[in-house]
Order: sequence, then C-alpha cells, then structure tokens
Amino acid sequence: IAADEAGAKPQEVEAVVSNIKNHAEFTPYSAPLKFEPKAAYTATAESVRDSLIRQWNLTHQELARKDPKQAYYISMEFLQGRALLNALGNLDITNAYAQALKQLGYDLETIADQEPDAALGNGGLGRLASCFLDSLATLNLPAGGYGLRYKHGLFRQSIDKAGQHEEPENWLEMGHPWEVQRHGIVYPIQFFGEVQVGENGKRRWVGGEKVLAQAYDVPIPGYKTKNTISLRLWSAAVPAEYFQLEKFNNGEYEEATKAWATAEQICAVLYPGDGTEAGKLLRLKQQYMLCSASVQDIVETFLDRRPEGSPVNWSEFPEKVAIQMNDTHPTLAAPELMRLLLDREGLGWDEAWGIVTKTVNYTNHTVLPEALEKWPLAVFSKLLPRHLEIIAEIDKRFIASLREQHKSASKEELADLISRLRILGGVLSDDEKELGATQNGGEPPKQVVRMANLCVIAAQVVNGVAQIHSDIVKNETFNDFYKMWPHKFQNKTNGVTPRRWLKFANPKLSAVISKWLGSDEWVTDTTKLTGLRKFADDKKLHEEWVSAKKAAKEVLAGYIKDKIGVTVNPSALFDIQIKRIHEYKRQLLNILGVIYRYKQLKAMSPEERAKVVPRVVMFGGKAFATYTQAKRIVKLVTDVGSVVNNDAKIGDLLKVVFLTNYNVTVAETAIPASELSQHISTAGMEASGTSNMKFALNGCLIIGTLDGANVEIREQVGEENFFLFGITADEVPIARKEREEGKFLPDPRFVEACDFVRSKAFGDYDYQPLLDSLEGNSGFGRGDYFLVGRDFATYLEAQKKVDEAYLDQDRWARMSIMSTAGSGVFSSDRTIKQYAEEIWNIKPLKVE
Ligand code: DL6
Repeated sequence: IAADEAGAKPQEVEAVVSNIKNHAEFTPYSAPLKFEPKAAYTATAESVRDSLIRQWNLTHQELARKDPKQAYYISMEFLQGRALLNALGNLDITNAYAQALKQLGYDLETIADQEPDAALGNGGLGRLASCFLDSLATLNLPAGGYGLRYKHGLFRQSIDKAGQHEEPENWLEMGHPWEVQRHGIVYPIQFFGEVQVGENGKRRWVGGEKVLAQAYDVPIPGYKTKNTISLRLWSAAVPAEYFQLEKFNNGEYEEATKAWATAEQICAVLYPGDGTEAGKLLRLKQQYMLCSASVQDIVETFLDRRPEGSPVNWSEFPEKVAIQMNDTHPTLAAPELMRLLLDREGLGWDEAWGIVTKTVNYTNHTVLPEALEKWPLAVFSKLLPRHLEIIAEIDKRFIASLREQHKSASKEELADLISRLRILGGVLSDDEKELGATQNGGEPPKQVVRMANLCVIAAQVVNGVAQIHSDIVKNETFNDFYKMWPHKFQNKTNGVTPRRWLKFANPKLSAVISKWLGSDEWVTDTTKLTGLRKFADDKKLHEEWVSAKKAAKEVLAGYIKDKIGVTVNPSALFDIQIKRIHEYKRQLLNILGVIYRYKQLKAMSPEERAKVVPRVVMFGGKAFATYTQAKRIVKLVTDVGSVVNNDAKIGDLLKVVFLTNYNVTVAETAIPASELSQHISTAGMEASGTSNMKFALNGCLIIGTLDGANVEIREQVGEENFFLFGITADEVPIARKEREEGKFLPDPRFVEACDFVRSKAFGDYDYQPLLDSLEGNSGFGRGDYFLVGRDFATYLEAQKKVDEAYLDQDRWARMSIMSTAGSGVFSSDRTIKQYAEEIWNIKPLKVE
C-alpha cells in the first residue's frame, strides 16, 4: 500500500489516531470491547469520511453560490469497488493513516481488506461510470452521478463441481460508512394509476401506487483537489400514510405493511431476472424510480438556485443542466422531464420539447440487438400510462417530421422507414395500414417501446464509446437516424482512472514510473507517460520495471494460493482474461487454445518441454444467472483447470486458474500482475472494453482482435507491441455467411481441441450444447455465430508469437514499457474533458 510510510507529520498522525479512536468510541455501533479489524475499518472509514464531508460541503456551497452549468450522469450501475484506499490516496493522506493504524496495532492493508466491494454494477458500463466520477471530481467539474442503492449488488459467485452458483451479495451488512442519508431529500414516485382529463383539457396522472425515493449521498473525492462531488443513490421508502395502523392493531400485519414489502422489492437487487412479466415490471419500476427522482432533483436544484424572488425562466434550463443517459436504462429521464414541464410546470409542448432535446444526451454501450431495450407496450402502459401518452405524442410528431423530410420517397419506402425508426415498434403506421400490412403478420401483436429510438430522437448528442463502435453506431445501428441528424453523432472513446488503476493498485510500478519521469505529474496528466519511450531500451529501467511487475505477480500468486488453492510459479507468463462471461467475448476461444496447448505439451518429449515458456492462464468473470451457455463455459474452464493443474507431467508449464467471484478488488490484484491479457471478442461486437486500457496502462501486452478500443490501443502502443489476430468487423458477415453455407472448413487443430472435450478428457459433464454452438448443430441454428472456429488458427499463431517474445525477456520488458508509455490517452480524464467540452458545455469550478 503506502510504498513509503514516512512522510506524514507526527501531529498529522496524532490527529488521525485520535479521530479514529473518537469514532471507535462514539459511533455507537462500533464502540468496541475488542478493537477488531472490522470495527477498526469502520472507525477508520468514518474518520476519512469526516475529511470528505468537509470538502464536500465546500464544493456544494461553491456550486450553490456560483450556479454554473452542471452535468448529471444518470446510470443504473456504478461499480465503485472499495472506497478506503481510493479516498486516502485522492486526499493524499495514505501515509498518515498507515502510520496512525500502525500505532493502533494494525496495518492499513488488513483494515482495507475488511471493506466489501460496492458492486452496484455488472461490468464495464458500471465501472466506467465510477471512473467518470473520479475524473469529474479530479478535473473540478460541476457534476454528479445518480444511481440506485441496491440492497444486494451483483451476486457473489461460488464454484463447485456443478459449476457456478449465485449467492446474494450483502455489501450493506456492516452499514456503509461512505454514505450520508439525506433525510430532507425525498421525492414521491408514482406507478400505475390512470390519466384523467381536467375541465381545462389538462391531463393528470392520478391514483396508483406511491413510494418515496430517499437520497443517500456518497461523497466522491477528486485527486489532490478539494472538489468532492456526489454520487446520489436512491432507495425506495414508503410514505407514512401507507402504513395502515388500524389494520396493524387488528392483527392484520401482512395487509397493514403490504406497501413496505412492495417498496422493498424495488431496490432489492441489481438486474432482477426479467424472464417473467413481473420481472419486467420490476425492472421498469427501477428505471423509472431512478429517472423520476433524479429529474425531480435536478429541476428542484435549478429552481432553488434562482435568485430569490425572480421568476422562473425555463429557457435557461439547458444552460444550467446537461443530463447524460448512460445507455438506454435511464431513457425515461426524457419523458419524465417532459411530464414535469407539461403537467406540473404548465409549459406548452414545443417549449418543453425544446428544453428536453437541448438537455439530454445518450451514450450507446452496445450494438448487440438484444441489449437495445424494448419494453412490451402492455407492461409500459400499465405502469406508466402518462409517459406512454407522452411517448406516443413524441412518436407521432417524429413520424410527421419523417413524412415531411421524405416527401419524394415512395409509399413503401416511407412505410418501411417509419416502421424502423419510430419509437412504438409493432404498431402499424397509417402508411402501413394503407399498404394493407397486417399487425405482426397476423400474429398477436408484439408491441414495444423501443428505448434506443426514443433516446436518439430525444438526445442532443448520441455517442459511442470507441472509434470503431461509434462508426458502427453511425453506419449500421442508427444509420437512418445518422442520415437525418449527422450533427448529433459523436465518438467518446472510453477511459479509466489512472489513480485507482495504476497509482493505487500498482504502487511499485507507479514509483518506478515517477522516478524515471522525474515527477508524478503523469497521475493527472497521463500524456506524460510517453516520456517513458525514450528509456524503453535502458537496462536499468528494465531491471526496475521487471522487479515491480514480479512483486505484483508474487502478490497475485499468494492470492491464488490462498483463495483458490492452486500453487502457481511467479516466474511463469501470467496470462489473464477477466470480464463478464459472454459468448461474444469468446472465453471459449481462450480455453480451446489452452486445451490445444495442453494436448501439445502432453505429446512433447521432456527435451521439447524444457524449451516451453511456462504459463498461468487465468480467467475471471460472472455468468448471468439465466445465461446457461455462459455457465457451461465457466464449467469447462474449471474442469480443464482440475485436470491440467493436477497433471504431474505438465507441472508448472501450464496452470489454469478461475479467479472466483471476480470483482473490482480482484481486478486490482490481478491487473498489476498481468503480462498478457486477452481481448478476443468477435470483431465488431465489443463496444470498447475498458479492462484492455487498465492492462495496457500496467505494462501488460494485449492479444486481441481489431475490436472496440483495441484498435486505438494498438495504434498508441505500436503494432509491434500488440499481438493481433482474427478477421475484421467487415469480414464478419462474409465469414458468417460462408459458415452458414457450409463453405468453411475449420482448422484441424480446432477440431482436435473440440474432439478432446468430447472425449471426456475433462470429465463427463455434458458439453455437447457448447460444442453444438461451435459446430453448427445448435438449436438456435446459429452455427458458431461468434466465429471461434474461424479465428482459431490465427489465434494460435498469435499465441506462438507471444511465447517467442517472452523467451527474450529484454524484448518483453521493452514492449511492456512501450505499452504503458502509449496508454496515457486512455485516461478517463481525457474522456471526461471531451464530454465536458463537446457535449455538456461545462467548465471547471475549483474549490479554493
Ligand atoms: O462502455 C463501457 C462498456 C464497454 O467497454 C463494453 O465494451 C460494453 O460491452 C459495455 N456495455 C454494456 C451494455 N450492455 N451490454 N451488453 O455493458 O460498456
């Protein structure tokens, strides 16, 4: 942790000691008989929070006083991970705390280890949101985040002989010392009910179910700045009048407290399964609660900050507010803002729509069609009747504008265009009716609200998250919209915070970098990392670099021994693939490569084996509970591990480790220790990837396809420092067609690896459905849709190049240094500056 624990002034250390003791004594629930690590963690966290709150108050005062334009990042996910070391590092008080805890008989590492991961997110999208918060605060930008305070975050993964199991995660078990409940910040949220028309023709949403959205604020510190912004998380509560005291007193407890149970469900878990109508309804409730509470809060802030007594000037709203919808999940922010402006504030449609379309922006994070949300109209109209009316009106006006713009198009062309672009899918337009189209080809109607279309229509700016992804968004996914509104579309290549992901996670390598660059300015200006290039051949740097990497490898080897029970050799090549388990990310390609390698090793003579580069191949990631194929992949990886790791003939030459319950903290241990990481998705399918950036920043080389941010990483680190393989996004449709037509003959090595699995070499689990998905007999009729077989041969060639390069340790050290040196552009500070300047139009406001 603190590479150098000296440096804190004695009086500073004394103050910290007394503050920690104070919390231990006076915070009732931690008043300890024995000051055990958990209590020590809570007291330490609370004491750090004091410093945060001081800065946070200053920031709020400054914002209220200067009233600058502010950006609000609305996201269903924030994957915060642990807060303690990050807060200490950003506040620049790590040394003081390390020394103070030592005086109290602890080491900071043990204390930090007590903290559960705040896993209010699933993967890259949520972690990106958290990196963005760090950068917003560090860059002193007036901004904040809105999310939901799920009681249970992403499930805890356990593995046994049957495969992956999901258990509820319980991050709030010991309370959350990093949050402040804001008793005064509560908004009513309505569901169901009906729309009534008043005498004046005004529409009113009445009745239904009500809950309260209660704010919990998590202060987010910037790095070495006073600016401390808020992540405001909403939790559902029940209005007091919903507690039926009379019934309760009559002993009808269930009936009397029904509303509690219903409210409790809303924030119970992240991503409740949506296989049933009830599940869909619950997810939509979550999304609406997030959007409604956040938008009400934004409007309230706008109204509050107006000079006292002055009339409301709504045209100023877009000059004070920018809303970013993180994917389609917070789409309802747009119709909710419309509803408030129309129904509550009494604005006319055109004025309200003008405000909304200048305020909201949409980031697309995937082009996978199944992830572009579509809500069944039936569910939507039941839960949000007034919003459906508003959306239908937006849709109607949009269709009218399409007709206006495409006057010269034929009826068929226009009908086709409308049916593709309109928000209400499966609803026949007048043009289609005229052409004699029948509802859903005569089938029962599958009417849906297409959230992505609503986002694009409402947003001022639509952005993708890496250049290739933004190009696909423009040229394929939303091409018709792009042709209408080219000015709306932008690219904002993702980034990661260099504080958490290099400075704090990899203190030894950071110290080497700072030493060779002559300062640690790179922490806030990562372009400075390019300065390492001129030392890339310096043997002294190689020595220090390799020694820092080796230290991190030893830490990871210790973790693997402790938690997984496998002994790995820290001198082996550490090869890591950590990300959600998904067929498009192709963990299958990786494990089939491992299987082929294992077969080869087994067939070698001892002399041949002596020349082989030993490898530890690590996997980590969670398979969504209902994604059976992904769970089979996890099972295959762990089965292969059980066989390979116990094969005495193979010994240290190959180990396969599944890093169970992968989360932010595991990533912080694994990434610094990585030497090779795999980003091997089918080209065109990974929007960006962000772990690729974290790995590259930590001097890890990438084996990857031309997909997502890999493309830009390769440009930055240099082609010679990137192990490229696979077909390109343009070639994918051709390859799929060939595959479907039976024109593709897989490489014999691919067949060999698959046959080896079939031979039950890794146990008698039924892998046939997995093999079917590769070989074309799949029930879905997809036949290796993700083209594992197609890319297998070039993947093996690239892996061969990896082994060759690793044999020359000087060359590898050089490549590793060049990788870090070229990764500066992937700082989330750069990304956020671009959002601030090119989308939100907000300016830094530094708290002095
Ligand atoms: O933009 C953050 C992150 C990207 O780096 C990943 O490539 C992308 O898969 C992820 N997208 C999502 C959205 N849902 N799905 N699937 O998580 O966003």
